[in-house]
Amino acid sequence: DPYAGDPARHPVLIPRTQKPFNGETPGSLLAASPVTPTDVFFVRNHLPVPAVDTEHYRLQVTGEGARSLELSLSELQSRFRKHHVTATIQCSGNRRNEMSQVKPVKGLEWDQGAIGTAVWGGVRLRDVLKAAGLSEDDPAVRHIHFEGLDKDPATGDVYGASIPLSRALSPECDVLLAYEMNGAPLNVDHGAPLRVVVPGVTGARSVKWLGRIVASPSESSSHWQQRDYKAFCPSVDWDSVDWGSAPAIQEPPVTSAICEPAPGTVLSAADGEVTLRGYAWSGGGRGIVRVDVSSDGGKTWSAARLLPPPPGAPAQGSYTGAWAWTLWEATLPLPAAGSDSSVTLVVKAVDSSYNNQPDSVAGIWNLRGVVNNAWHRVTLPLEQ
Ligand code: MTE
Ligand code: MO
Repeated sequence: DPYAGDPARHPVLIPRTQKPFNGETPGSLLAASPVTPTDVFFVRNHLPVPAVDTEHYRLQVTGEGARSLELSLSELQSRFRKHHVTATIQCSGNRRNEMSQVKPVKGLEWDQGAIGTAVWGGVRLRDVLKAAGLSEDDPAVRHIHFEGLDKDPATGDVYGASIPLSRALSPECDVLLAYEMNGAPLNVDHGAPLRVVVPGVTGARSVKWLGRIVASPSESSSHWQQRDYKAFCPSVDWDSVDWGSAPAIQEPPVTSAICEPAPGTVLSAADGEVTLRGYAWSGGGRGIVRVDVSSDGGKTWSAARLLPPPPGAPAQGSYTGAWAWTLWEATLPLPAAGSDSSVTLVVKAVDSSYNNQPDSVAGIWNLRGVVNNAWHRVTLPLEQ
């Protein structure tokens, strides 16, 4: 069993698959703290967790225009300055279960919990690339590839992804080679001893168990860069899909979700009101300027109260560098007693580019069920 060496997981994670392990964080725990505790942070693994011995671990840096480097973890830590970045990581498939209600999709049936925020500690990718002699003005280098140490037991392929060189070298983009998560060494499921954290970019590019960095004129040829994590027109199906026709997802669109009350909660008309809690987040470092909530299915709206940003994150609504989510809360009226038997709560957020979320899932449905950022609705029974 190639999964026999996988670590134990916190029982509160909601498993979507066991081999490979994929588990999401319950909504109540997402809404409970601006920084998600490490042991309940969602896990998204495509392959068996690799056995990596930190003592003998070496990061390789190579490729076009690079002087090849081989760095142990302690060399990385002593040769480069340590940085901290507070960043949210979200899987492109977050909230996929709403897409499959429209029409079946292929993928894990994530609810809204394939997202989390952590304080990542490590060295800047930029500093390591500079040490390998890479520069912005080498026309032969356009992309930086990341290769994981996790292998497909059937094909031997490793997990891989890439980001554009401009992002990799930008001091503003804060791309990190992280060896710490929330002040402790990375744990096994989150990529020990070293992972990439690409703030403001979809989770798939934040490669865990990082083995090799390769500078290249082209994007990674990995399955996950080329034939997954792309979205198409709702009419495109598995027979007609042309993977080459769409770019790989990098910066995701603005999104938000209601974490509380949880699905299944029975509301009581006698309470007269309901308190909602949740998150909002956008890609590319665009902050959240507003979160709108409704307790009548979206007929009328109120602005939610935005909670203070997590430690290390810029003020709400920042135009750049807002890598972390915004938690919010709101108390809304319930319909007058005797009128309705259910209530539909809705949230939608606005980011600092004034991007809004689409109101329905159907218009953004895609065969792989990615980047669902439609208004998030939770319909709950109302007891009279
Ligand atoms: N890196 C490796 N080596 N293998 C993987 O399967 N999954 C990616 C990314 N990095 C993956 C990986 C995906 S799709 C996501 S969403 C994030 O890791 C999830 O990070 P987490 O498991 O720390 O939450
Ligand atoms: Mo993902």
